[in-house]
Amino acid sequence: MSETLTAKDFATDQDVRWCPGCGDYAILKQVQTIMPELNIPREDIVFISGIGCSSRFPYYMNTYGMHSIHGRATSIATGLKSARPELSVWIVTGDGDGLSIGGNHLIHLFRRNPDVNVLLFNNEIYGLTKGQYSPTSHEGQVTKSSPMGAIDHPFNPLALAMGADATFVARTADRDVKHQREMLLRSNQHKGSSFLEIYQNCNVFNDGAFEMFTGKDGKPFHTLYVEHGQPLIFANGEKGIVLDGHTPRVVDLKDGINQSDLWIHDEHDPFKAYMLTRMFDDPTAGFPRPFGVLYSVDRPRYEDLLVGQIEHARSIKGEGDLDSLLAGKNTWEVR
Ligand SMILES: Cc1ncc(C[n+]2csc(CCOP(=O)(O)OP(=O)(O)O)c2C)c(N)n1
Ligand code: SF4
Repeated sequence: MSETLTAKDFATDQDVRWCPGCGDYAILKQVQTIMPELNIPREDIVFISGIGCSSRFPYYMNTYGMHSIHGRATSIATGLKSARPELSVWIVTGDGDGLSIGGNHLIHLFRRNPDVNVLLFNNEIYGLTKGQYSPTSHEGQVTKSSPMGAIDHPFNPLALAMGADATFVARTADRDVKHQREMLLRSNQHKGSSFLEIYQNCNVFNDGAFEMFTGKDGKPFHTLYVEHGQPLIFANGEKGIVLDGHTPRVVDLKDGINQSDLWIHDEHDPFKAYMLTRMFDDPTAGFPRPFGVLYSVDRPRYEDLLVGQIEHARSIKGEGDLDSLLAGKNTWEVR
């Protein structure tokens, strides 16, 4: 008989070492809450992280896990998924871990498309090393390592993922419990690499970075929830977005524009998804920032193609013989 699990069964006896008030707690809680709903035995679930505050995550999940090498969780997860395709593999990374040292590995994960779930905790700062600017810190951001303001142009993580041909691209926020839960479930359902950027407040080194999108005053005007088949509406239903040719424009719904004139979200359309990711660069330019599944499409999974090739080779050549392969004809002597 299979046991019925609850969120508590996914918690461990480890002391959680994040600062009081850190956004990581809210994410941990949601991940533990959705786990029983996946109906996957705990021994078939693996959380793999790199290095950073966010990367302490596997210690707190009562599943298999690995606190691995800085920026390399993606590579380790690809290897694991290739050897054990039946496992549910989750990658937890930060904006430093995933986009600085691990940036190269992340884009190659996306183009290969193994069936893993990437949760990128974006706090726009290096938390663990005490407040240096990261690849998502905004221009002019004053940090321990940019006392006169950062001069690096930041990555737009979702545009980067689209550029690397990711098959599932979504955004949510730590404080948005209901939405986060929904996005975690959607990430799990996706058959391929899912990329979920989670805005996470580092209340010690970058407090309030996402207040505009999560606080009650700014949220209605700066946050746009996209839903497949639904019009793009925000500002408590007062504003919407139309496509003027290829140019998005914010409109007032009072001005005789009705919902059928608005841009209808199609999460399978890569061109429109890319446009949505670009509603990012200047939050003061009047565009709200989109949250939800911006893009989702099917493409063959890396592990299926790999296993398919191995089976094909076996069907033609039979079981391999490693010794004879190593001692094969293609050897030479170095004099
Ligand atoms: C090879 C190597 N280089 C640098 C470091 C130092 N280091 C540890 S964590 C980190 C960045 C963490 O930032 P982020 O991924 O945003 O995670 P956060 O702590 O904010 O959750 C860095 C640079 C390291 N541990 N190993
Ligand atoms: S330094 Fe920031 S990200 Fe790290 S635990 Fe503390 S609040 Fe969280």
